[in-house]
Amino acid sequence: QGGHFSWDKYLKETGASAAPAHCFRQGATPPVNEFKAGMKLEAQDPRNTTSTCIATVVGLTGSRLRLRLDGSDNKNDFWRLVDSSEIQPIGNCEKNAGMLQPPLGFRLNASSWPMFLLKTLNGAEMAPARIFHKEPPAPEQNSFQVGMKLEAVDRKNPHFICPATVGALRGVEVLVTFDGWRGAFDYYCRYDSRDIFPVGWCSLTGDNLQPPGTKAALPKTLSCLSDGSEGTAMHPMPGQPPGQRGRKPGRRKAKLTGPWGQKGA
Ligand code: MLY
Repeated sequence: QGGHFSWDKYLKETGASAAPAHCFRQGATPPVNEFKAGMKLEAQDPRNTTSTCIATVVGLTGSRLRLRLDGSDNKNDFWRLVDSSEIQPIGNCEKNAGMLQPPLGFRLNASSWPMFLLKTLNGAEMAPARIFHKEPPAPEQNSFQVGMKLEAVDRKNPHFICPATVGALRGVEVLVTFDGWRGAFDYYCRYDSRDIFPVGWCSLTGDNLQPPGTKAALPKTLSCLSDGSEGTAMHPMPGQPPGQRGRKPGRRKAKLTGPWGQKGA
C-alpha cells in the first residue's frame, strides 16, 4: 500500500525529478508474481555465485521472492525478482550438464549432500517453468544523473525498498543514497542493477515502500509523509531526536568505553 508516503508531494516539495524508466533494467510493467510459498526452484548461491543450489520460496512481496537455500540456515535469506536470471526451474542445471551444489554453510556433512538432495526434492512442489519470466535487457548506457530520485533495495535490510537519490556517477556505476539517512546504507551499483527501480514501482507491485528516514537533510515540512495533516503524523517526523527510530533502546550495541575513552567512536 505504500504507507502514507506520496512521491507526488515529495517530488514537488523537494523540487527533484524522478529518473526516467529507460535508465533502469526493469520491465515496463512489473512482472506478475505467481509463485507460492513452499515452491522449490534453482538459484545461484548469493555467497558463492558459481554454485547452483535448491531454494525454497519462504515469502513473497510484489514481484520479488524471499528465498532460502535448502540445507542452509534461516539467517541468510535473499530476495530475487521473478524475472531474475539467477533463478531457474528445477531441472535446468542438469539440462546444462551442471551439478546441484550444497549451499555455502551446508548444515550437514558434505558427504550427506546427495542423500539430502534426494530427500529435499522428493514430493516437493516445484515452481513450474511458465511462472519464471525472462530478464529484461540492460539499457545500452548509464543515463542516470546526479539528483534523480528512484526506489532502491536497502542492501543491509534487503526486504526494504526505499526512496533514494543518485548521489554520484562513476562510469557504469551509480551511488544510491537513501533519503533521510546519513549514508551508512548507501552503495555503488551498476546502472543495470536489479536492485533499483523507477519511482512508482512499489505502488505498481504492491510492495511496501518505506518512508524516507528522519536522520538527515530533509525539507522542514514534509506533508508527503502524513498526507498534509500536520500534528497528527502517524510516522516519525523530521526533527525527532536521532537514534529513536527503527531500533529498540535495549538492543543497542554496547559502546566500548573505559579509561582509554571513546576509542574509535
Ligand atoms: N534497524 C535499522 C533499520 C534501518 C533501515 C534503513 N533503510 C531503510 C535505509 C536501523 O535503524 O539501523
